[in-house]
Amino acid sequence: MLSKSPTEQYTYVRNCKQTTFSSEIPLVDLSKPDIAKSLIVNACEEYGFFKVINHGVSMETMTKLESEAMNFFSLPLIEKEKAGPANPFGYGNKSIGQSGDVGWLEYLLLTTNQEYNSPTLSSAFGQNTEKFRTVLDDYMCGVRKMACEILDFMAEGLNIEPNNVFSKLLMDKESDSLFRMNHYPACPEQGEDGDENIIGFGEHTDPQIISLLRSNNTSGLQISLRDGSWISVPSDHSSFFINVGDSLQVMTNGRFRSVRHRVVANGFKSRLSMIYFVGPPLSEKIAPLPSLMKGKESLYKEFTWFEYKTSNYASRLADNRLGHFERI
Ligand code: GA4
Repeated sequence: MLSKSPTEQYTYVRNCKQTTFSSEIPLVDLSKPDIAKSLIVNACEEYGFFKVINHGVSMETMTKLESEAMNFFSLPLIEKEKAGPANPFGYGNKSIGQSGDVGWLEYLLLTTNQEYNSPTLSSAFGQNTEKFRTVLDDYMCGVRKMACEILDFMAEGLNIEPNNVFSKLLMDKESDSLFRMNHYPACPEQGEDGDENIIGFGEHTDPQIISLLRSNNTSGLQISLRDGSWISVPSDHSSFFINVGDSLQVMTNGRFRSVRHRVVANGFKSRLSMIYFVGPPLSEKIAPLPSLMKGKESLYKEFTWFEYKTSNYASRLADNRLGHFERI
C-alpha cells in the first residue's frame, strides 16, 4: 500500500461518462487483415486508440509476466527502492518524470535494449533476475511481433509503400523502445463526495510511435475524445490496447491523432498494466512521410527523436509537447 504524506498533492478528477467498448472503443481483430487495416486507420484518425483481439500473445505468457511483476511489487519498499529512484529508468514510487508530477502508483521503467538495463534488473529481482528476464523475453517477443503487424497494417491502410516504413523503426537495433510496468494499489480514500477519483497517472500523450498496453482486469484507463470529454476504457485482461503517440501523429502530418489518456485509481482493486512503447532510433528524423503530404505543407518543424525526447524530459506530464514543434 502506498502512504500519502501531508505534503503530497494528488489531483482528483470527476467521474466521467462510462461506456461499453462495443459502442465506443474501436475493436480490431488481427486475424482478419483486410478488415483490420481500414478499421485501424479509422480508429487512429478518430480516436488514436483501439483494442486488439487475436493478437497472438498467449494468456499464459501474459499471466506469467503479470505474476512476476506482482511478486516484485509485493516486496518490502526497501527492497524495491534498491532499483530506484527512476531517472528515468528503474523503480519509481509516486513521482513521475523529473518535473514534479505525482500519481497514485509505483512502477518499473526499462529500456528494451541493453538487456533491459541489466543493473536495474538485478537490483530489482536479485536471484530471480534470470527467471524474470526469460519471462519478459517471451512476452516482448510476442508483443514486438504484434507491433510490427499493426504498424504494417497502418502503412497498408494508408497506401504507403513500402509497408515497413513504420515497423523498420522498431526492427532497427538502435530502436529506442521502452517497457513499463505500472502498479496502482487500491486507493480507499477517494474524493470526499464519492464522485471524484484520485489520479493514478495524470493526463498526457505518449511521445513515441505507438504504445501497446495490457492490464489486469481492473479498470482505470480513460481516453480523451475530440470534443475534450473523457471516457473510461473497460478493462479486458485478454486484449491489448493501442495508443497512437506524438511521433506517429507527426509522421502522418496530423492525420493520426496522438491520444490524451490518464489512469484513475480504483477504490477497491489494484491495477497492474504493462506497456511497450515503440520508439525510433535517436538519430531518426521525425517528419511527415512524403506520400502523405500530397502537396500539403508539413504541420511540424523538422526534429530528430533525440531532440524531441530531450525536450520532453524537461516538460510536465500534461504539457502539449508537440506545441513547440508546430509550424504556425
Ligand atoms: C509518457 C510515456 C512514457 O510512460 C514515458 C514517460 C516519461 C517518464 O515517465 O519518465 C515522461 C512522460 C512519458 C512524458 C513527459 C515526461 C517524460 C514523464 C514526464 C513528465 C516513459 C515517456 O517516454 O514519456
